[in-house]
Amino acid sequence: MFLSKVSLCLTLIFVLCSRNIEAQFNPNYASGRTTMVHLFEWKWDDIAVECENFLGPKGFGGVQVSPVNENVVAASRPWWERYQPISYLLTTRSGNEQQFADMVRRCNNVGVRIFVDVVFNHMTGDNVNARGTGGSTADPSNKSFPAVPYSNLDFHPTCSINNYNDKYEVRNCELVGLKDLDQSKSWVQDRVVDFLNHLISLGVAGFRVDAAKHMWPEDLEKIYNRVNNLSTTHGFDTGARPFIFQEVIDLGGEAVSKNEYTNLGVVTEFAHSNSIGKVFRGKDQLRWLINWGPQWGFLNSDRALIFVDNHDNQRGHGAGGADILNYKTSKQYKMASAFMLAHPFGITRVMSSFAFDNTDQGPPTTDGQNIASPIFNDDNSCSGGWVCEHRWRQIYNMVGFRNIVAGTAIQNWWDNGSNQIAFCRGSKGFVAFNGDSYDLNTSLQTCLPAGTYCDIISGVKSDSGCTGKRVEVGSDGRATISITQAEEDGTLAIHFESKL
Ligand code: QV4
Ligand code: CA
Repeated sequence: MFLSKVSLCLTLIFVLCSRNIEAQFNPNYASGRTTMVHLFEWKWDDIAVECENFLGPKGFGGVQVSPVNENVVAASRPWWERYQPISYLLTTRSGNEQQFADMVRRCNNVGVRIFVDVVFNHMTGDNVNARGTGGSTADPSNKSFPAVPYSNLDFHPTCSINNYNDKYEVRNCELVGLKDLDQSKSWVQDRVVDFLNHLISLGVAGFRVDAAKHMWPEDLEKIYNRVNNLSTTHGFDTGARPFIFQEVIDLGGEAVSKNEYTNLGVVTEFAHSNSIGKVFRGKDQLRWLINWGPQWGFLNSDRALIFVDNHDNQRGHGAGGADILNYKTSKQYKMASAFMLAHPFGITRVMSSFAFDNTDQGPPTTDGQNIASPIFNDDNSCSGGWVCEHRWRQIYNMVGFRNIVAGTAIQNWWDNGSNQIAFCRGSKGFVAFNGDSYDLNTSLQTCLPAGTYCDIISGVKSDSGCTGKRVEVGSDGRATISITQAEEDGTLAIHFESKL
């Protein structure tokens, strides 16, 4: 009797705990949505409008926003000043707390979730007379941040990270001189939990945890477990947990492994970014993509946050180097993005950049200080210094493709023995790629019902038909698929909703 009560209790505790933890892997997307976009350095007011006018209608599931808390104002306003916190006040160049709250509410209303990039491994580096974007001051060289407040008691002793084979150094020393918080201290945990709970009360759906590699998993676990459930007043289900994706760059050969974090949340899979770059740059054949996923050394699908590039590696920060694709190599970039979005592996994130010529350059401004809004062209694309990859037809149409084929498996894989490949997603969609330096023109199984389909890469289905290539699928499901070398794009994609 006594024993069974004990075991019932233990079972209950186990069920409650594991449910708690399990849920941190769920992005909490509105139904039918599968992909987030990183609107790097966008202003909150602009994101609110973008959710309503574009992201909601086009089927995006969420937005990763740049850090929301007050950061140091650095000379010439580089983008990276936002990774040097001064306080947890919600005032940055993207807007203030009221604008942030308004954005979250408006995006949620159209089914688009907000994920915040949270920076709590560290505060700023040394800055004389440090002043923040919310007007707070700090004395970083004495580790004094009165607007939190943090004092030198809250930080690890100063030492620099040089040896990535020493996990103590990686986690207890300073990343590029940034004052390193000690997350084992209850005062620090309390401040971080208050900050995260404040964001949850405003309706966010989860967090990108910056520099998670530089924090101890056991400290992160304590912090995550104390964070509130998502807000039911903002429409989340009772008991829903924040989605947590942790920035751990693990390309092998270091002391800290991505596997130390997968029981706490999802992890950014930088190996995916590296490998997809290599393949579409022609350093590896497309036919090898047949076993894309954990066999390439990636995390399991439900633990891997994947992307072609991120805000660091697109400009040579972080890791990855020359193989990473970005908007500047647009044909390969669009092919890699289409492959990522067509393939069932992973939790997908699309990058949306501002144009840059040097790696420190900040976002477009009106006056060197205030961030400028993007300008939208008739073909959906952006100007005014903004690249808006998420508004490229070849990318947003593949976000739609991923939603439409969700839940189906790859079948009828075909390749030509080198860089031409094609596959079906169940009987809902078909995609083909030509990475060879000669034309693709052959009959392939599309797995779709007979009819005429509009290729969503070269055009869109419109009232008058199709603005791009048409594909005639016969009663046997086969169609002649053609992607010539001269074409702007090396991908062709059709799905059951692109039937004319
Ligand atoms: C300079 C020297 C240092 C010196 C220091 C002393 O380079 O050697 O110790 O001064 O004062 C900026 C400057 C950098 C400067 C530093 C401190 O670029 O030169 O150090 O400020 O003043 C971003 C940028 C960094 C930037 C940082 C803070 O990428 O260049 O540093 O913001 O403003 C590893 C990590 C991974 C990290 C990645 C970049 O494992 O976690 O490096 N990625 C995340 C973010 C990234 C951000 C940080 C972490 C830090 O994605 O954007 O770094 O929050 O792989
Ligand atoms: Ca640390």
